[in-house]
Amino acid sequence: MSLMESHPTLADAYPTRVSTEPTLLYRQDPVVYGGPEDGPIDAATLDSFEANGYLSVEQLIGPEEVETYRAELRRMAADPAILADERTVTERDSDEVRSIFEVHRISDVFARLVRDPRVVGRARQILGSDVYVHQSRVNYKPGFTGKDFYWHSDFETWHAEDGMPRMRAVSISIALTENFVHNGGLMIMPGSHKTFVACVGETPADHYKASLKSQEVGTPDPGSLSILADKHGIELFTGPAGSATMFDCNCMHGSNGNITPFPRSNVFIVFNSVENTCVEPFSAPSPRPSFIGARDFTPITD
Ligand code: 6CS
Ligand code: FE
Repeated sequence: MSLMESHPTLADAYPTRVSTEPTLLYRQDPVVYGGPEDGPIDAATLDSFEANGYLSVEQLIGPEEVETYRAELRRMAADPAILADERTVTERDSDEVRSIFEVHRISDVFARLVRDPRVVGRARQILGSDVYVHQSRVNYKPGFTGKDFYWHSDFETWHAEDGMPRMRAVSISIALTENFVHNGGLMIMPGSHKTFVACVGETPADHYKASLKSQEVGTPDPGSLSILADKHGIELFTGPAGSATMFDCNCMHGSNGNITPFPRSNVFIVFNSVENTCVEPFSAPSPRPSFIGARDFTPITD
């Protein structure tokens, strides 16, 4: 089926996984849609987010809240029903829990977090509209065996496989354990969000079953990564439990494995603008399950 047949009204602004050669395209969308008067982020920080594609909050949630979320991590990872659920993804070479998806629906604790004004207020401000949760997950990255997340742009996957039309989504990563320089913290190339790396390789059916363990299709080639790294450098995000990083959907990012005894457990929430709701995938045989790419676009209300 041609692209126009599957999207009679929507042209594909970011064609990816359709060519045998990687391509670097200019971003065609704004980065920041709201202003300093629209939420808790001040003007200087918004300007920095526009330029770099991310912002950090030293202490988004307090130590006692962190303990509540840590207890929830332990409870979920010990719940046989959750461990047996397809929302739970184990590491590629062990039964260690790598991620649990859609935590905002299976956990009352995380359901409250997505509607916390400190979280959703920042997302609405950056996206300049009402928002809904496109995806949520906890990444456990356990000590000794936690594996890496190779370089990628989230938007490239959400566009190709979830049908997200434009770059108007933002992730927030909240540290639930200390993120050190050595235990596999998030790395972002500052400014890379303004370049779309069109990847090669066709999306296989049910790609998510492999990609959530170790993504290959939809990851940039070494040449493109070298161009971006030479141009932008690489920022590593460290911080105490309770600290947070918000980053644009198209930042080039990844994280190393964790061979230290210290887990690097974070909760990730992805907010999409209600003006950017997902349609049919732009480059995949069928949409991913709703626990990975939401199909309920109900905006979060206070
Ligand atoms: O495929 C996805 O949607 C997920 N994979 C990664 C590595 N980051 C974004 C998202 O959690
Ligand atoms: Fe990612």
